[in-house]
Amino acid sequence: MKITAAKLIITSPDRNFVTLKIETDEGIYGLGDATLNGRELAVASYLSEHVIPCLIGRDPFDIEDIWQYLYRGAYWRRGPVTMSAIAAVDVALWDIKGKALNTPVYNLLGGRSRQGVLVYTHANGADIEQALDSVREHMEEGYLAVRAQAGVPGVASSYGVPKPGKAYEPAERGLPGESLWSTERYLNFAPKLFERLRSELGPDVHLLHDVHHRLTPIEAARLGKALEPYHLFWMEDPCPAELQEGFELIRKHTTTPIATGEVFNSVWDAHDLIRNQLIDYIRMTIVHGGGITHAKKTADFAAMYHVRTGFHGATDLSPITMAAALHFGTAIHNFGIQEHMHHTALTDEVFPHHYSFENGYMTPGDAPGLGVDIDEVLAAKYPYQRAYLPIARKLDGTLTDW
Ligand code: GCO
Ligand code: MG
Repeated sequence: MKITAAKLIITSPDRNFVTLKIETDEGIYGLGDATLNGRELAVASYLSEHVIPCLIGRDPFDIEDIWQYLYRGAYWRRGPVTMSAIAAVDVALWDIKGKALNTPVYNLLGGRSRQGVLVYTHANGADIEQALDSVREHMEEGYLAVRAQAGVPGVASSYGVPKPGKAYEPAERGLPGESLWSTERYLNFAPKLFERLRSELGPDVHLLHDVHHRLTPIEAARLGKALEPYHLFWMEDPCPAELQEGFELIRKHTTTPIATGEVFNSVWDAHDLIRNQLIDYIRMTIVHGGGITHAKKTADFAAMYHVRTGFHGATDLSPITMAAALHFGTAIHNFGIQEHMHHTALTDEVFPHHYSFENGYMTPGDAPGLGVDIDEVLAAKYPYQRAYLPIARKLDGTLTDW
């Protein structure tokens, strides 16, 4: 089998997605997600200008060799743009292989390790009451795990709180929005949110929380300690992770489990965090972390240190990544949990898929390959519209981590 062509499908049904379609001389094609929220066209250009010409004529079954060719052959290694481009090719090749062998991708990764993939979804509210209602709503939908975020009193705009009546979507069309942040007010508030959630909802529902890189390690240690009575499933992205050893400060003070890595793009970003057991879940996902091939190597490395997967699964990762993550989560042993934010109905129409949700778990379906497609005619109706993630400033105007 030979790769005969590859193209990008850039579409914006409610939000921007970049999809790579690789075609072969046997009429089988594969799809890969290349979406990098706020920098989509950088990845599209990396693929169209520098990668696609090198793919033509190659055997799509040679997934490992093509991965190494694109990683080592680029000379300039790693980074979110490069690794998202490599991921798009890699996932499309796994899709082709599954279709050619007439088997779902999870069978190529070792087969089923579980009957269903535990997922968590997002609950949020402008205040504690609204957040509590939102968690209850998702529990009634059948979710066993819910991430809870709430507006921080006295802070105009907090992370994870949607506009009234809208689903939470961080990217905004036009230039980057500016939001405000107060660590002091947040640290005084967050424990109250979870005290209320636990007292109202009981001990069984898994509660998660995303700090979104906003604290220093010692501040995160304080938060982790304060949250211990409410036994969270995890405290996510407590602080920026360029300084991996900074997490030692958090680990010393609290048993609240830690998840990080949605902004990582290779195992090297998490190497010290994993081998020193400074985290409990690695969130680097397939679309930004070099694809299924690199995610598997990262998960296998993590398994040696009791670290499980908890992949990023926000709406800015396309249904192609959702499908790939569910195949991956079905097969690997050290699976932890999978994030699942519902895409819009229009997005689901552009990307018809076989994955499904039931009673807190998801399954990828048994279609050959990934079990996801793209309706190119419909996709063409929604042209790309530049959009950005917001930036954040402290109350005194200092630019801070969003
Ligand atoms: C999450 C993430 C998102 C990100 C978004 C960035 O945990 O789902 O933190 O909320 O902000 O995916 O593109
Ligand atoms: Mg997050």
